[in-house]
Amino acid sequence: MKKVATLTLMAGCLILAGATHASAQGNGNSPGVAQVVALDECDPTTFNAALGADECKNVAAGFSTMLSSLVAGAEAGTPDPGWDYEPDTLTINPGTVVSVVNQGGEVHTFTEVKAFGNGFVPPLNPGGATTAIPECSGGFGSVAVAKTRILQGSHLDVTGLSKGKHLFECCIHPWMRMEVDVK
Ligand SMILES: [Cu+2]
Repeated sequence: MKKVATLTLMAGCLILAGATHASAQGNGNSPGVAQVVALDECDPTTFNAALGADECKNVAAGFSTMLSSLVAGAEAGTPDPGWDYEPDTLTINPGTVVSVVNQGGEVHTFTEVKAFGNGFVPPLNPGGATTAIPECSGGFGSVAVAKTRILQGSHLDVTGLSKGKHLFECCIHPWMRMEVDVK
């Protein structure tokens, strides 16, 4: 009995230690911060051969999406669900900071849009569409779009969201979408 109790206590300490660590990093346990993660599973070999040496950093060992598969799925309107923002919907109090961390291997954007639609990389749009929604048009040549960019391993804090519904998507992978509702 005593041994079991000790083990339980130890497990509890580990959980607490983990929570403290996450909070110190601003990972969502402190009041006023809501955590969002960007996930992808880019395959460094195929992405970097076609797009440049640092396009995909290998963070998703064992679950890699080859560039050709990603493009084929996106063009067909059946994009890879492993490329995603989590959670899909978030409800927050006014004043809460939405902290978006890129845990994927590629660059993403977290761009507020009036309505979801095509991004600025035609091969990743359904049917290879060349027209982007207004908030994404111009790509990183547009300061407004560039400001919403999140490099691999970095984060973007979104503050000052007004009461109501806000839609965000990635302007590169336009099926990466989420909704933030401010109470
Ligand atoms: Cu993206």
